[in-house]
Amino acid sequence: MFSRRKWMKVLGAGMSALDGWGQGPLRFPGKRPMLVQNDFPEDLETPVEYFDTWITPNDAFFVRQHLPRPKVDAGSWRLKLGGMVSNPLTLTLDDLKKMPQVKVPATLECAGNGRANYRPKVPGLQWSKGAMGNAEWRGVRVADLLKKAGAAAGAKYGNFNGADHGVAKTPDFIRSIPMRKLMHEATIVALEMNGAPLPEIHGFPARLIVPGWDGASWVKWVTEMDLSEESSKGFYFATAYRYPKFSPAPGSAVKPEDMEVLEGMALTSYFARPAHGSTAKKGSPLRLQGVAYAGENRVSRVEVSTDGGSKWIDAKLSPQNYPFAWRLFTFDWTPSAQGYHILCSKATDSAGRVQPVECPWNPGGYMYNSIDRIGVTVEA
Ligand SMILES: Nc1nc2c(c(=O)[nH]1)N[C@H]1C(S)=C(S)[C@@H](COP(=O)(O)O)O[C@H]1N2
Ligand SMILES: [Mo]
Repeated sequence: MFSRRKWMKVLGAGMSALDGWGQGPLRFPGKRPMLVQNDFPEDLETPVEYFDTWITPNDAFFVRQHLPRPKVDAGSWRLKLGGMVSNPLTLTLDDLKKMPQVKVPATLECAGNGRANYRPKVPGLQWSKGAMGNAEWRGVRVADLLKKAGAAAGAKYGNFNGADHGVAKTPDFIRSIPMRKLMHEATIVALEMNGAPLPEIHGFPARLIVPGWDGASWVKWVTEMDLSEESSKGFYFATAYRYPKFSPAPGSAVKPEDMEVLEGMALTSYFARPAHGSTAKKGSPLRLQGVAYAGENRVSRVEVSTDGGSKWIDAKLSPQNYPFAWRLFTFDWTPSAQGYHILCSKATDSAGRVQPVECPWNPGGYMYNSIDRIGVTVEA
């Protein structure tokens, strides 16, 4: 059966969290070597060195699942639209394929990405930097489905369930999404990821794409969309994925009524190259590169520092500039001094947000977005 070996352990804070990294012996079908946070159900982190292409290939895309992955048979799979609708629908995969399809490039990031960096430590998967990826999703607009089903004017939320279900003490995974986001033209039920049918591990045959929002909203293996005046009272909506309305002192408790649901993601940037802990040569040009993502905004600038944040210089941004998708940045650097250099990346977005030196601690360990820092030793 499944071994519970964990060859990868994230130790320590910040940059030292990277020091124990390597590519271990565990391989998962359809995936390159990944950083294994959990081997069953699979929770797989993308090593940052794979962040060197605008599209994250399916075999390099991170995986998060709370429950054992369901085996879905395409022929018997159905998507049910019910609740506050005038025309309840039960759709087959072919029904969905016959509807108009749209392509949406969008970055998927788990709200817990970067959790390993919080101090005090926060329980949960200790994601470092790679619980994110960028893909081109293709499928049917949720707005078109809502029109077909005749959504009632009083409906406030779509409550989404997938084919996975609760096991023992782990409750079913159900998420609520407000109508304003469901009606957005980029919110789709995707059947394809990067030109291929959705891989099983990413939600085959259909998953929700909620661009700019926390990965938890992107329900996989979706089977049910229930329109309601009320949001789900289930654990994964009413309790988990909540963020404090005001910042608590690190390590302190927050009352449930002072928490709110996570929606749009924070502004982040990460170096893909060079690797943290690598060496460079004095006088030899070196290309630094990475990704920057702004949630529902657009990345407008990335600055890089090669001296720990004293001096900042603009990086070059990739021409791809889509709402909801990350941008690549590059920066050509010729190190002129020997010794250990701390490289930093700092993004700015279209809403004027700038990555902070230190983002606020919170009890769920969500939305980590401090300026990225890596260390490189320049040899003579
Ligand atoms: N049905 C279902 N959908 C789910 C989840 C899940 O556990 N069950 N996990 C969510 C979370 S928390 C994240 S971050 C994304 C991860 O998507 P991926 O595995 O395709 O990267 O899926 C979301 N959709
Ligand atoms: Mo997540």
